[in-house]
Amino acid sequence: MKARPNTRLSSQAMAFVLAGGRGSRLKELTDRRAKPAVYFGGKTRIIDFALSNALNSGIRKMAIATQYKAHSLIRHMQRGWGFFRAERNEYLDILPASQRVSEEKWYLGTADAVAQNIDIVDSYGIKYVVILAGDHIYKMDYEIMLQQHVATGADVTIGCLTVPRMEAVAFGVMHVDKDMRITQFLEKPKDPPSIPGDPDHALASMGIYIFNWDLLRDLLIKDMEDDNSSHDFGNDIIPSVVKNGKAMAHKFADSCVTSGLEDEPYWRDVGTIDAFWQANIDLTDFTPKLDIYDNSWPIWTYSEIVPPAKFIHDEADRRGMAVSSLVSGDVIVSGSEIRNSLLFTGVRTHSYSSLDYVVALPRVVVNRKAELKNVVIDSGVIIPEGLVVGQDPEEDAKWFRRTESGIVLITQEMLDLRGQKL
Ligand code: ADQ
Ligand code: ADP
Repeated sequence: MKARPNTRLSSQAMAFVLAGGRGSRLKELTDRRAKPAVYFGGKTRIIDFALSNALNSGIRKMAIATQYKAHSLIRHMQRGWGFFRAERNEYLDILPASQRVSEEKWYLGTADAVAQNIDIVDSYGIKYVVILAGDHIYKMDYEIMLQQHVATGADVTIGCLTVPRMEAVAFGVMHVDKDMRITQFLEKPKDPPSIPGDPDHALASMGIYIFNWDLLRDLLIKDMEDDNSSHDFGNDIIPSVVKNGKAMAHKFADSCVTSGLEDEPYWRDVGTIDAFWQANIDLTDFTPKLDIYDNSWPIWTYSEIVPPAKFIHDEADRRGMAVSSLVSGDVIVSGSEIRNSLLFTGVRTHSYSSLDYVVALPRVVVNRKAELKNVVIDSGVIIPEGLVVGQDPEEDAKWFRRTESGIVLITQEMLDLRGQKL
């Protein structure tokens, strides 16, 4: 009998998701959880985007390396992503930095996070490894990138996008020839080189890498023995392949998934409070830049079984309403007005309160007469009666974290401290 041809490369690939970094620019939002576990978009967490991309691309073997404050991330994975079945040859492994190799070592860098789990990757019996970061918001079909990787015979294929040149200081920046072969790679250069003929832009690495596992395995073993290495993909592994092998760039625009609604490829590193607030609020736009309602590319997540959202006029007949907003389940909007905001699961707002451009994470309670504008509220926070935020910058900055552009982050700890001092 002839073997059934399988032209989908994703069935021979695994996704290795790096989810260990703190994401310190998100400040207090990542005090208790790693950046990939931060909520985004009304129901989901940031990591759901990379994992859903992998799942929707046909990848059924995934490993997630965690390190910093991984509890809520691991709990989320267990609750929401537990449907992989070994008997169908599907695997999802959570790999905490558990000192598997040496007693003293955490994951030293991103490459080390893979290197310390070589035996687990071996056990999957796959040919290609798709390395992903668990902290970006985008929709991408990795099968298309795998096809390019195999067609060009590359040692590594790196996902890339065009960014304003000065923003490229935070990225790996590359030069490519006319065939998209990478001729130079600089990790986070102070003065990023621009794209030839386009002085205002640079070609940036998305931190997405496809390797043949045999080759990456060899590179990682060599890298582990190198005392001068920082054991990082961007600093060590990628520059060395660019120098000694064939590194190809893959344009995000070629594999970005759109529903037809988005007018340009959408990718965000929601790594600062401003960027996090903006990307959430963007979802409330009349025509959003990212379509999360496209059921041909669903964003999978853990979804609690909860009652529907409810909007009620209070006893004095004040309207409970939300417009240009995203409202999740188990929300009760009672006698309050919500505009251009996201209310995550379990949020409660009470009479006379108003929310404008607010991102309220799960289980936030907004008590009576609170008026909030341009705010991110951490999960479980209880906003006291009459709190006004977004009108007096000095007062906001006194108690809460206020960014230069005027976005305010409120956590329970900040409110408790304010309560003690007032
Ligand atoms: P950065 O995002 O700055 O640059 P890094 O901090 O290494 O790189 O994080 C990459 C991913 O790995 C993140 O998802 C993070 O959570 C995770 N991570 C970090 N340290 C880890 C560890 N010790 N164990 C497990 N996971 C860890 C990288 C590349 C750049 C590229 C940008 C794109 O180095 O070249 O341009 O990503 O965002
Ligand atoms: P998430 O909002 O991401 O689901 P939780 O806030 O429920 O996460 O909890 C994340 C982690 O922080 C858990 O380990 C939890 O026990 C812990 N935790 C929750 N609230 C606090 C707090 N106020 N101070 C310190 N740790 C907390």
